[in-house]
This record gives sequence, structure tokens and C-alpha cells, in this order.
Amino acid sequence: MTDPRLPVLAELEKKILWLASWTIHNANHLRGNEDGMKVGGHQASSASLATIMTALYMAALKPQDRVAVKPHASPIFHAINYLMGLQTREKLENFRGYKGAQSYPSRTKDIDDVDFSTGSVGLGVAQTLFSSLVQDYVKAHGWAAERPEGRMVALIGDAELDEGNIFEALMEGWKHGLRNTWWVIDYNRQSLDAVIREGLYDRFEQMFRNFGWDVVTLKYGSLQQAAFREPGGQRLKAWIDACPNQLYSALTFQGGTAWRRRLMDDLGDQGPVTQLIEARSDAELSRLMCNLGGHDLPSILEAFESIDHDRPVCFLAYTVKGFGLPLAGHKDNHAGLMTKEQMEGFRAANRIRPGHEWDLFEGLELPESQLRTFLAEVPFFARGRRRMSAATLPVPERLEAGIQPVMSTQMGFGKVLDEIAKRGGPLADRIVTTAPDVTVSTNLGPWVNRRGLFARASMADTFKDERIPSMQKWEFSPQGQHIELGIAEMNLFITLSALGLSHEIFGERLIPIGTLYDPFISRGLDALNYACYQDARFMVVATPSGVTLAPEGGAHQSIATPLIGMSQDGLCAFEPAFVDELAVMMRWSFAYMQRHGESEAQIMDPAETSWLRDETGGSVYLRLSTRQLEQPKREMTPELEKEIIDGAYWLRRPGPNASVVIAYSGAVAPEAIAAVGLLAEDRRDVGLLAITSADRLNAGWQAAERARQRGQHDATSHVERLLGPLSRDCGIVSVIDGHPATLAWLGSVHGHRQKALGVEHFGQTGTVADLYRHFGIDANAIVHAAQAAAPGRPVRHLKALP
Ligand SMILES: Cc1ncc(C[n+]2csc(CCOP(=O)(O)OP(=O)(O)O)c2C)c(N)n1
Ligand SMILES: [Mg+2]
Repeated sequence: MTDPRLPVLAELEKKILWLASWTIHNANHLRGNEDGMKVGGHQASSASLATIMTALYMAALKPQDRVAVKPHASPIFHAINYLMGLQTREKLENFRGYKGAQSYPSRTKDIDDVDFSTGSVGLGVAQTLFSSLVQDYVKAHGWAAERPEGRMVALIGDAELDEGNIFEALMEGWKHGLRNTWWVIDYNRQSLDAVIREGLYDRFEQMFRNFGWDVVTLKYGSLQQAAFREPGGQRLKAWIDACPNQLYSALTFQGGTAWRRRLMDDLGDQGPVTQLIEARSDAELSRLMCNLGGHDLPSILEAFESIDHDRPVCFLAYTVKGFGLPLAGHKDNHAGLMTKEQMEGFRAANRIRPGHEWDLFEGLELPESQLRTFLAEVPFFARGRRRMSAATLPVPERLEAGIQPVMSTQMGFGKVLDEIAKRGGPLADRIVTTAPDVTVSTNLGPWVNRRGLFARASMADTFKDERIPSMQKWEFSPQGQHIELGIAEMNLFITLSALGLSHEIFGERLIPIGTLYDPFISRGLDALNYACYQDARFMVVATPSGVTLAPEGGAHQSIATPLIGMSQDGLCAFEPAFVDELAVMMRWSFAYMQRHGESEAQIMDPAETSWLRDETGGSVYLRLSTRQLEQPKREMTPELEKEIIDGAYWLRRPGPNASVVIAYSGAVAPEAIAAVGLLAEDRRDVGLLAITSADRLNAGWQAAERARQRGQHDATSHVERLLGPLSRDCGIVSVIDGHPATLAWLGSVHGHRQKALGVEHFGQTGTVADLYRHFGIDANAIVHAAQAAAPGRPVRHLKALP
């Protein structure tokens, strides 16, 4: 029995392809070309997925399912949402324009309900896998009980599978017993530049099966299947199977006459197969040859709906890039656009009258009422807005850090988490930690000992059972709160991204904390960037860092990470020197990670004291160190807390005659303190500025400056108030175990002369003292720089630089 939905779906597919094509054409030809640039359109890439996306969104998907769309299929995605009343004509007319519909579906910039924002190919694919693990985590902890399990679906370009992070994810998924994940490969055998290698489907298939996935191949459409049953049909099938990708694409582009010529060359005078070809007109022949599985609604629907288990499934769907458009199959079609003439032909074929291009039911053959009824009942959209929310968890007034007289920030981090685990409560129960094989070496050990590792099935710690002494309990259970990952940092950041969207994807708040070695942030940077772009909420704790990790060796040093912390949008970066600062930062972060700007007005109106846009919330990066420092004995006042969070405080306030101040960040605190001591006899009133967040200090300054430029003359930021009292000719020396540019802007705040010290070269090994001396960030170098920044009588304690 044929599926009664098919006629409607066929109409909708036509409409979706029209709307997507018109969106691109309109943006390109009609909106004007202010920049003289083509508004590229991904027309061909979109058309390739039109049938599959119609089948998924309009029929197969359920409200609990989530989809990562191949980024360059965005016009189809927006068209579907427009059809459902979730996207506006205005935004489509402004596709790729300022505040228009986005070129790649965006959670943060689009109004339609985007589940995952990709843009960098490969990331969205892996995100569905980790999202499925998060769903398992949420369910295993007894949350979202009333919500059915959804499928996490990725629509993937075949060339997208070149991205290594997909393979890293596959491996990780296998380790965790991945379920409920569908990946649909748009096997159009074309990438951006060219036609892909022969026989890739075979590699794909074997690979997925190796990792325990089911593979469903959608190669022949129902027209082809019927033709294969005709006399001579098997000969035609053999010809199709043997046809090289390049030739198939070229013939597809050329159309019916070319197909006939080529097929007759190869299969003419051969009895039944020749008759099979001759019985069809050019147009019918072209339709038959392009009727691949990925453009055949009946086969696609049947394939999706026949899955009655939760094992991961890869659908390998043969498609034609540019299907249904004059661009179909051409190897250069990736950025191809239809000419005005081609568009007129396409318009005629779709029976669209000028001026009615955006009308939902224009040109369709079925009655409008039937289509409307169908749309009103499409399951995927039936429960309305798909983005969820979750209540904010209370954060304790103060976090205990068990401060010892001498300790490192990394030890402090372990201690804070251990105390949270010990005390328990809602925050403790919703924290989930993860690390790429560096759990113990980043001090997550105590937390894991108390809270256990997560797995859907319990697994005992054999070492413990055998009574072999070990500091670590390594027990897995469904209640565990640490997700063990392999070494791949890409997987860490995509996991954090998936965990950090749990409140919006699954309606359950999680507080994800991921640890890694600071230098390896660069390894996962793209995933970190898109995690932030999607507005996922998490804490990254990176330790050890800088050249201060001396015993770890030169190859593990990080130089650029403070600049990453400053420049990464959506990520607020701190670098504490002392553990009491760290406890304040972590407490604030747990609240900040849960904040959500309510309105545009709130976002545009930052707190006037700091000029930071804290209302919107975001993710947090803590750059920590293994260097053990003597800890200050002091009371943590609300004023000091606020300054730590705003980015800086005077550890030693400069006097009225200060000719120089030292500004330091992080583990070099002892050198900065020592330098102030050395300077004391020869420079009066020297100030010592502790910078806890170069990122926030700078952001506040930038925001205040912008506000002043827009007429709000009384706007002043935290750093402006800190440095304001310094006399005009006071010098500043900044020092950080990281790139000097991190703090080199301080002098520009009020026009003070500045010397910026830091690390610029990679890989030198030695002790901390060796390296600080080598890079000129030790006390002696600071004093030297202070003398240069604040000329006066020679500093007596200054040793000659080696
Ligand atoms: C990480 C990354 N690198 C490069 C690009 C640019 N890019 C966008 S689509 C594409 C080709 C994709 O080919 P395929 O995955 O086969 O999709 P198709 O267009 O054939 O549907 C490239 C190179 C990107 N978006 N992200
Ligand atoms: Mg492709």
C-alpha cells in the first residue's frame, strides 16, 4: 500500500526547493549588490538534501528529535521553517544580509528553531553524537523522565566526512555504547572543488560497521527499482553501478539527450535493455537516471520508518548535487547560481506568478486546505517552540577552598570541587566533569573519588576489588558524574558544547566542567569557538599553563592562550594567582554560566560600574598553574570579590607620588611582589596591580569607550578608575607568563608609558627560575623595565641582566 502522505510530501518538496532557490536568487539578483559581491548561495548543496530534509522534517522526525543540518543546506532549513510559520519573509528576503536569515543555521542569530549551529563542517555531526550521550546521562540520572528519548540526527555532506573530528567522535561513541544517533550522508559525490574519489561508499560502510553502526544504503529510487524489474533492467543496473562518479555527474548535468547518447553507445543493440531505454522520452530517461535513493521520497520514508531500535544508524543516501535545478551535477556548481533566464524557466516549471514568489501555496496542485491541514499536524513542530529552558540552580554564598599556606591554583581547584562534592546539594548534583585522559593530572581526582564515573551500566574498579592500593577509585555507574574521554581535545570541547546546551536541548540544567592542559586548547579551538557561538554554557579549566609548567617540558608550554581567552567571544577568561581568588571566580562562574539575558534592552545596557555585559551570561575559562605559591592571609571582603571579578585590584595601592606601578597576572605574582620590594628604596609609592582577568578588564574598558563615543559621557570602566589616580608620567610595567600583548594595552587607558613583559618563544626547557630569567619575566627583569619606564636614580638592587 502506498503511503498516503506521499502526494503531499511531493508537493511540499517542490515548494521547499522553490523557496530555498528563490531566497538565494532574490538575495543575489534583486536585493542589489551593495558590496559588488555575489551572494553565494549553496543552491546546489541545498538541492541535494531537499528530498531528505522534506522527508525528515515533514514526516519522519518527532518533537524530541534534534538535527544538525549540513551548514550549507541552510536555505532549505529556512524554507522549511518559513513554510511552518517559524521564519519570516523579511528575513528570507534579507538572506545573508544584516540581521537576515543566516547562511548557516544559527542558534544565536536565527529566529527559527535551530538545534545545533554548525558552520565549520564536521562539528555539527559530532555534536549529535555527544548530545546523544548527554541524553543518556540525563536519563540515567532520573531527569526528564516524562520526555521520550529523541534521536540525534546529523545531515552530512560526503566531503564533510574528511574532517578528522568525525572519526574521533565515532571512536568515543563506540566506547560509550552510543544509541539514538542517525547520520545521513548526502552522497552526491561532489565536494566544493570537485568530484570525489571512486568507491568511498565502501570505506564509509566498512568504517561505520566497524564501530557497531547499522548502515542503510539508499542507492536506487523507486523508479529505478521498477525499471530494474523490467526485461533488461539488470543490465541497466550493472551499467549504473559501473559508471564512474565524474561521468554520472556530467551526464546528469547535460540531461536526457546526453544520457540517451551515452547509454545507447554502451547498451545499444542489446535487446531488452535497449528497448527499456528507447521506451522512454529524453525527459523520462533523465528522471529515471537521476532517481537515486536520496531523491526518492518513498524509499527515504521507508528507510527512516523501518528503524525500530536505538542502535546508531548511518544512512548512505545517493543524491545529485543541484537536484531539480539546471546546475545539477556540474562539478563547479558549489557556488553556482542560476541565471535570471534559468530562474524564469524554474519559475514556469513551478507555476509561480510574478509577485507571488513567497506565497506558500502558489503553484501547487493539491488543494490549499489539504496542505494546511497536513502542515498543522507535522509531528516535529507539533509541540511548538522546541527550545527548552531549565530553572537556575542556587549557588552557595561562598565556596570553601581549604587554603593551605603554600599551594597552587590547580590544587585549589581540586580542593574547591572536593568540598562541593563533600557538601552536596543541588549544584553538586548537577555538576558534570569531563577530561580528555587528564582527569588525575588536572586534579579532578578527589571529585571523581567522591562522585564516580558515568556509564549506563555499572562497572567495578578491579584494582579496588583486588585490594591493590590506589589513590583513585575508578568506578562506573549510571549515577556517576564524571565522563571519561579519550585524549582527543576536539571531543572534549564538543562534549562540553553538548553538555552546556542540555538546559535548552533536554530541559535539564547541567554545570559542565572540563579540564585539559592549557597548550592543548589550541587542539580543540575550532570546537571551542563553535561551542561558544552556540551559547553552550561550561567551564574550561586549563592547567598547567605557560612556561611555569617547567618540569612538564618545553613542548607543553602555552603562550597564546591568554589572548585566546581575551578574544574568544562568549568565553570569559580568568587567571588567578591565589586560591582565594579562584574560589571567588568559581562561585561567580557557576551563577554566570546560568544567566540568560532576558531582553535586547538588558543586553545593550551593561552594568554601569564595570561596563561588562554580565546579564547575558556565558562560559568561563580558568587558566591555572601547578606552581605552589605562598597564599595571602586576608579576609575576602565583598569589595575585593567584586574587583577580582571585574578583573583587577591593587595588591599594593600606589601612593600619590608613584612613578611606576607593576601589573601582573597569574603565577608570576611572587616575581612582581619581589620586584616591588627591590624598587622600594629608589622609587616611591610603587603600586602593585593584581590582574585577575585581562579579558574582563579589557572588555569593560572597550564597552565604556563605546558608550562614550555614543554620547554617554560619564561612562567609566573599572580599569579607568584603577589607573585614573596615577600621575601622567607614572610608568607601568606589566608581566604575565603568556604573550605580552595580553596586558600591553594598559598604558593606552590613560596614556601611561608602558613596558610589557611576557613570553614570545616556544619550547625552551628548564626550571621555573631558568625560564623566567630566560624570558625576562623574573624580578630582576621587572625592575629593569621599571627603571626604563620611570627614569630616575638607578635602582640600587638591580642586578645586571645576565
Ligand atoms: C571546517 C570547514 N572547512 C571548509 C569549509 C568550506 N566548505 C563549505 S562546504 C564545503 C564542501 C562540502 O562538500 P560536501 O560536504 O560534499 O557537501 P555538498 O556541498 O556536496 O553538499 C567546503 C569545503 C567549511 N564550511 N568548514
Ligand atoms: Mg558532496
